Amino acid sequence: MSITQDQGKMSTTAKQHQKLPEGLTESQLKAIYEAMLLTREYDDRCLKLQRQGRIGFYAGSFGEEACQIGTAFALREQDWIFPSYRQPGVALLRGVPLQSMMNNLFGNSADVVEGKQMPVHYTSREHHFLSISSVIGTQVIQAVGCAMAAKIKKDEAVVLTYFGDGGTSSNDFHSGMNFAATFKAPCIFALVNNQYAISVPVSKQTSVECLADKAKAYGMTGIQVDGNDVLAVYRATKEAMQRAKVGEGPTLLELKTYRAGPHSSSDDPTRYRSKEETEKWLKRDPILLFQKELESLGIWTEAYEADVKASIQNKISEAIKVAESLPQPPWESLFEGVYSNDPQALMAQKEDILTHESGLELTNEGEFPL
Ligand SMILES: Cc1ncc(C[n+]2csc(CCOP(=O)(O)OP(=O)(O)O)c2C)c(N)n1
Repeated sequence: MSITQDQGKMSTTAKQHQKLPEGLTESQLKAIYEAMLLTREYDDRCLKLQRQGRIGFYAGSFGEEACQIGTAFALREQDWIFPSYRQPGVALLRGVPLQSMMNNLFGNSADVVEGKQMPVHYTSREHHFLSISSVIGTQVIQAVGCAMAAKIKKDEAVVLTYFGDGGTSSNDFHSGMNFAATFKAPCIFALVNNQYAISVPVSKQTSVECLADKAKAYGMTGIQVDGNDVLAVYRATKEAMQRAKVGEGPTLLELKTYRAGPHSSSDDPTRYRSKEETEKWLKRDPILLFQKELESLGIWTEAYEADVKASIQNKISEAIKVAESLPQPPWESLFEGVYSNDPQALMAQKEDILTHESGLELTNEGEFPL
């Protein structure tokens, strides 16, 4: 992993002898801030790529940077992540290369799954970042299974899974929570309550006031945290990690936040919520809140932020340039890497294409001109 391993030293800019929050060093606090900025810039550029017609789809995490970085920063290399589609910052913090993520968005020949997944569906075995499933809630039971395996094998890994407020209405949420609590699986359920499931507000999702209360019914600890306060999220995750490590089992962490952008590039939130509501939440932008905290500690300056942003933008531009210049995967790869024994019907389709004069041409839009 890249950022969390950085122990850092006090710089001359931080007020001397000042006790820094959560026992973090100045360089760790900066790493958290920089990871949040990277997430924001990444989301911004990728949504623009979709608007320019250069990629087919994007789902951003605007406003949810503290939920991502606060949780992921508390994890260790051996821990496992079962994400939803809204955690690009977690993948980046784990050390998944920016280039690899961009290759997924373009579905090019260097993409680890050769364009077989939708954009935004990253995966990296090496970084213990599980393949993203679009199907709401499935990652919850998978995470519990992984946590149980770790417990049985005594390998001391903790498993963290992310899902949304909409995800709490899925059967898998119930099954996963019940099983994990009963068998004390070392698992953390990071429920990102961004208040919407596409256009459905949380008030129409459940009749409980506080989603963390659902934990009581399963006999596990449930905590509601300000999901826009990155250090509060970090602290709560550390505590949940501790419970998991000493055999006290799972924790439900409700990270209360707001999805500040559209659900995805296919969504227009102005059709179901007011500008005033969004503006109210933007005043509590998690990056701005943390920036003010760092400024009061003498760590943040305008020049520092400008430097970090310039470097991030250069890296993203470079990754886009490379991803866009790479060829598409060969069409034959459509038939490879999924089945260990190829089904007959699939092979018949491949034969059909081979006998077709021009083979199969893939377009940039991912449509098949057949
Ligand atoms: C089982 C299932 N039902 C419906 C959908 C369509 N769908 C995609 S995203 C989404 C909303 C999920 O909302 P939430 O769990 O709150 O997560 P968020 O998108 O807010 O991060 C829905 C209903 C799906 N992907 N899977």
